[in-house]
This record gives sequence, C-alpha cells and structure tokens, in this order.
Amino acid sequence: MKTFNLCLLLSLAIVVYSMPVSPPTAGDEALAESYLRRFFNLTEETGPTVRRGPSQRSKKVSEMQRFFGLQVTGSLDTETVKIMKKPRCGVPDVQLGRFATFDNLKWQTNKLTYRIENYTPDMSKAEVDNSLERALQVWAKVSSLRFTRIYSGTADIMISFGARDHGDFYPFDGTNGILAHAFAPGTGIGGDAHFDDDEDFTFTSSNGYNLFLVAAHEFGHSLGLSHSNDRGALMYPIYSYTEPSTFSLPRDDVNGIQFLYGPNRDENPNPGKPDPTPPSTPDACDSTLVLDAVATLRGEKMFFKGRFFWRSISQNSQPELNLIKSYWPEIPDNVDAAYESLLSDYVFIFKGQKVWALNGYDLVPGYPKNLKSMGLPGTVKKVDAAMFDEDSSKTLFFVDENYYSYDEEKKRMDRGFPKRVDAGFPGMTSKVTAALQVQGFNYLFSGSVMFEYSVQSKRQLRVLGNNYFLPC
Ligand SMILES: [Ca+2]
Ligand SMILES: [Ca+2]
Ligand SMILES: [Ca+2]
Ligand SMILES: [Zn+2]
Ligand SMILES: [Zn+2]
Repeated sequence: MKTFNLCLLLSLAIVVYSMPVSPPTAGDEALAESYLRRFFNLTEETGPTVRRGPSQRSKKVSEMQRFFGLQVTGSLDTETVKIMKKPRCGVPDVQLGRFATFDNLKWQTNKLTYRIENYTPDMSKAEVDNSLERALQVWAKVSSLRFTRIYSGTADIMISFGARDHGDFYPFDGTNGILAHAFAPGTGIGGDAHFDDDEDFTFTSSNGYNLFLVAAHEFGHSLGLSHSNDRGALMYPIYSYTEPSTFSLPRDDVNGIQFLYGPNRDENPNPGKPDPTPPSTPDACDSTLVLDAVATLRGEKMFFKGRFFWRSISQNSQPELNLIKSYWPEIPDNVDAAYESLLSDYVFIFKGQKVWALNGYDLVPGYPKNLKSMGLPGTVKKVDAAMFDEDSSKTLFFVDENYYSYDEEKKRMDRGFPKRVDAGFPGMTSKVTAALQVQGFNYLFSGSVMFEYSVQSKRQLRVLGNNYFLPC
C-alpha cells in the first residue's frame, strides 16, 4: 500500500510542476476520492488482490471532466476541485450524454401516487406542499404522467426529509454537498425522494436551496431520468438557482420525459396560445447563433447568450458554458451589452437602463446604476453593444444605427456624438449586436456574422462567423 501511495504522490508532483496551478491539498485529495467513488464509480481499494493503479483514478477524473465540459487533463486541477465542491444531487453521474435514462427503467403506468411523509422546519407545511406539488407538475405538464397525493399507506413516490443516516444505505453529509437523492422507478424504495434536512430549504428566496428546484430535479430521477451533462438541463447534477415563478422545463428534460412517457395529450390549458417552446441550451457550433454580448475579462473572453455565458480562457481550449445565475444571481438573463474597461479594470454588463460592474468575477457594490451614469442621454433606453478602445481609452456604445464615444476619465460623452455607425466603421450598415476589440482589431457582430476592422486604418478586413472566437 505504501508503494502505491508513493507512486501516486510522484505522479501528482510531476503534474503540478508542469502547470502553474496550486497543488491539490490533502483535503482536496480526500474529497476527490470520495467524490469519484460516489458519483463516477471509482472502485474502492480492497485488500491486496484488488489494487488499483493511479491510472484508474486519472481515468475517472477524465470521465468527470468530460461530463462537466472541463478541459480533460486527468489530474485534479483547480477547476475540477471547484466543481467537486459545488452543492449537488446525490445520484451518480456515470452515464454520459444528453438526457439519459436508467436503462429505460420506467413506471408501467402513467398514474402515480405520492405521499409527503414528514416536513422540514425550514418552511411552513403549506409551502412544502406547494413546492412539491409544483415540482411534480413540471413533469406532468409536458408528459402523459398524472400525480395523485395520498395521505396514508404506501405511495409510488414516498417523499421525506432526513439528515445523515436516514434509513437507506446512502447517508447524507450535513450542510451543503449533497442536497437530496431519489431512486429510479421500481417497487419499495423505487421512486422515493429524500431531502437532506441539514440544508436550509427555501420557498421563494434565492438564499439557501429552493425546495421546488431541488424537488423538480429529484422527481426526474423518480420518473426514470438520470443525470444530463447539458448545462441548461434540470437534470444537470449541480444545483443552480433559477427564478421559480418563471421556470420552464428545458428542452433536454422535455425530450427525456417524453421519450419515456410520451407528450401531454390533454388539451392546451391556454386555448389560443401555443404551448411555450421549452428553452434550449445554446450551441457554439450553431452557425445561426446570435450572441447577446461579448467582452474580455482579464485575458479571458465572455460570450453571453440567453441564460448562459461561455467563458473562454484561450482560443485553443474548449470554452466553458455556464449559467449567468450560477455566477451572479443578481444579473439578469438576456443581457444587452458588455465590455471591459481597461481604465477601471471593471467589466460592465448592460440590460435595459441598468448597468452592473464586475471586478474579476465579483460584483462591485453600489451597482446596478442607471445608463445615465455612463453619460448616455435619457432618451437611450438600451444599448445594443459596447466596446472599449484601448488606444484612446474611450468606450463606444452602439445604439440602433448610431454610436456614442464616452470619455471614462472625464466622465462625459465626447463632442460630435452620436455618429452614424458607418461613419466610423465604413460599410457597417446593419445593426451592431455585440462588439469587441482584440489586439488592434475591432470586431463588430451583426446577427450571426462578425466584421473585422483594423483599428489603425479603420478598414473592414474580413467577414467571419460568430464562432471565430468560440470554437466548438
Ligand atoms: Ca416507492
Ligand atoms: Ca448535504
Ligand atoms: Ca447586444
Ligand atoms: Zn440528480
Ligand atoms: Zn435516502
């Protein structure tokens, strides 16, 4: 056993030397061991006959990195450890891919019963009832499934709150970490959902963990879905907050539940109105993709689209897709514009007449402020795109067919503005939807194409696809 540990240490030391990252601590090592065992089927070291080499762990780290869309290094780097520390569901992630099912394990009926066995002290009983009921309706709305609550006896889906050891072989882990787990369809414990009562569950607030969101995910398991690696899916294993009152089941989950149980054939509850299309996760490979906003952040690039943003650390590595809300619950989805000011070292993000500021990845207190704080006239209700010009230290705001030049130092708009966009960028006659300056070039996005301009000559050089900076 000793020699094995030494081997592992040596191989880690080599990895650490070759990368400018902090080495994993002993705590990270232990966390990784239990995380991979629990969620990626890393086998335990038992006795001298079943000795696993460091390559098995490395394989499991790679598997996990692939699942979460991280750079696949096979070693415990900072990003990987960060994911391991996030609050999540207790069900394993072993199956790769978009919506996945437990080998087609499903209920043989579409009429299911549920029973709430006990309550959490975090919320009123009415709030718990309401959260769980709405969480089941998320699935009923888009499928043939129907749920009936019973108050005694055994239901298909028995729902309970418990802490640590709570009667199955999967004890909870105290505050954070695992929030809940649920069992695939079947008799007895099959279909049941358990919530870790060491968590602080909430009804409407974004503090603690929203019971409706956690439960909607768990019931996905109760109905036969396993984890999805689609960052936008409800069945993604890591918890993230979304406004529950406007929650709409994402496309990947709808596909999953309809694959098992078929669509909802009942009449549309809002006659005249078509059913809302389930929100889908943007695809960097989609050549028709129209980005909301693009900005740099201390050498990284950020591409905003809907509820999401890609974070691109270098042009050679796979960009990482995240939910805006998982980084900044305060910043709205569907932003208008963003830019990095090299003067203040802040990234400004715009939506409507509001502007937020980031210092690195941290929100700057005192924001959101009004657009007027950027020197824009009150007649401007929103900006379409924004860009920082390194040479002049001016910020350009694109509004319809015009653009403004703002002097951040003097805190005022430059004289002679607004100008028509094509006066400053010859040939740019369509609307600018996002803008970015990179190493002497201006990139003006218009819909799904991007125009490259030389900062020096102001000439248009190339027309590029919007994923020129966003490899897929
Ligand atoms: Ca059951
Ligand atoms: Ca926990
Ligand atoms: Ca925009
Ligand atoms: Zn889960
Ligand atoms: Zn349990």
